[in-house]
Amino acid sequence: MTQRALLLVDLQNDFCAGGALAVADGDSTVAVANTLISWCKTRGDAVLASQDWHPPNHGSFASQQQAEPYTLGELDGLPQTWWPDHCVQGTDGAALHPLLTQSAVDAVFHKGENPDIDSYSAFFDNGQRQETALNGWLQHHDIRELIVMGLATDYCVKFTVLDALRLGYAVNVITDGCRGVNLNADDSAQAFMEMAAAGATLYTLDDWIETHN
Ligand code: VGL
Ligand code: ZN
Repeated sequence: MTQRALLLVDLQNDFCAGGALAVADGDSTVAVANTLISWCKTRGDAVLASQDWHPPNHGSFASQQQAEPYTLGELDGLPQTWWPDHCVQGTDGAALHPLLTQSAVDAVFHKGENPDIDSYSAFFDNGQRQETALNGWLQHHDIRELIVMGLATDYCVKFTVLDALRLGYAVNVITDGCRGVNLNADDSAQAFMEMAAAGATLYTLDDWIETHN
């Protein structure tokens, strides 16, 4: 059996109800996460979490660019959506959701700390210039298979999954554990199709549990 890890992407207050960049129904992913955490713990699978972790002057913030939130621009040569200020390091908005079983999380990986570039993937920044400690941690623990879910489907989940596939991991995405920003109505549906086309296997939570005893 290859070693496996559950990767919980950005289950943070700012992406949930009342948060700065709230994703519709984002909170409902926490119950899915907690079920998967118990399932993984029973089997000895690792439980990991990523956290969007921006300095207050992050360049992706519309407030830093005299731009309207959710419009498009360019940051350090890369296309960039301007976001409301969100997930500022050390704030309540950046904290993991209070109902998440955080005591079960074996390691947390921060991203988005460099103010000059955004970082949707939990592995690399958007220019693939720098990497987080996630790939090294997985290699160190001989983990080659991931179960991925979280927020937001069309940004951080998508780019995390695509990077994981490029790095050679087997990737399972739990679709009902994900919710999207959906600047366009079908962005999340498109994102799931891109992930599947790149080699990810999509499951609902029930399908995953039924097919993995
Ligand atoms: C995210 C937009 C900006 C995400 C993070 O976690 O999907 N989206 N920063
Ligand atoms: Zn962000």
